Amino acid sequence: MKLNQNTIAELAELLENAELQAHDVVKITDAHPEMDWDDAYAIQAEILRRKLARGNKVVGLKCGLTSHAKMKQMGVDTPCFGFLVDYFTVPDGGEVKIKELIHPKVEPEIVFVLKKALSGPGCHVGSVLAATDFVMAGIEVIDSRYRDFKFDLKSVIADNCSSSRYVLGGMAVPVADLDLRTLGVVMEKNGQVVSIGAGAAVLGHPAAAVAMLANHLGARGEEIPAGTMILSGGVTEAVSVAAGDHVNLRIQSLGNVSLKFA
Ligand code: 0L1
Ligand code: MG
Repeated sequence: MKLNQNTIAELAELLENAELQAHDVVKITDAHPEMDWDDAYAIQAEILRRKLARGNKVVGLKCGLTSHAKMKQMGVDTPCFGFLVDYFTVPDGGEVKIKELIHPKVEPEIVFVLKKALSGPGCHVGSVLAATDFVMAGIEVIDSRYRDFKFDLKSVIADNCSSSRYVLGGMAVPVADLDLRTLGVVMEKNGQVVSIGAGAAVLGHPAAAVAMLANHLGARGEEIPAGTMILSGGVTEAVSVAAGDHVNLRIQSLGNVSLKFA
């Protein structure tokens, strides 16, 4: 690691305040070009520590930047991993207040819920499918704290991979009955189709993103506990939203999920 504990704590406070107060900041690698991957995840972990100390609860994990469309959109070449806490949760059909966010975007997600713990190294698509209880449709609302949504991978990891809000909906379907690679995904904004895709856009198979998360945690001596909910990553590019927008996602065999912005 290149940053000391004080700097990590300061950067975590800067980024968490930006999230909680809905204002942007310049990307942190501008002032700290020396920071490494462990520093980036240490800042994210410090943000989580601050939230837990305030009484928030972890409700899930996320994989980000797992499709080539998203990597290309954001100019990066590797996935990232983050956490979801209780107040990020929006009920199906519920409302997100735009003034609580900076410049939100939405993206369609195939969501896993595990029945068994997963640990790496060596976790693969087969291990993930064997450990999955069911999958669901989800919309993730991402909201980078960085000005103009511009960042590099270390900055975005520190910023908890732009995590902000999410909604789950549709049906909980066992994976044995599905080919997750060929599931069709259609996202509409205000009744117009804004993105279409299929599950294979996520690393060839959405379960590969979950395996990558298990291997990432395994390298840190951690595992994904049984019961964990995991967003496997945006199937398509993210789409900007504004007050008054209504977003509906349909995933083949999984059903519909929606939310609105006020
Ligand atoms: O969930 C995601 O794929 C977002 C990861 C962070 C990058 C971004 O803000 O687009
Ligand atoms: Mg996402």
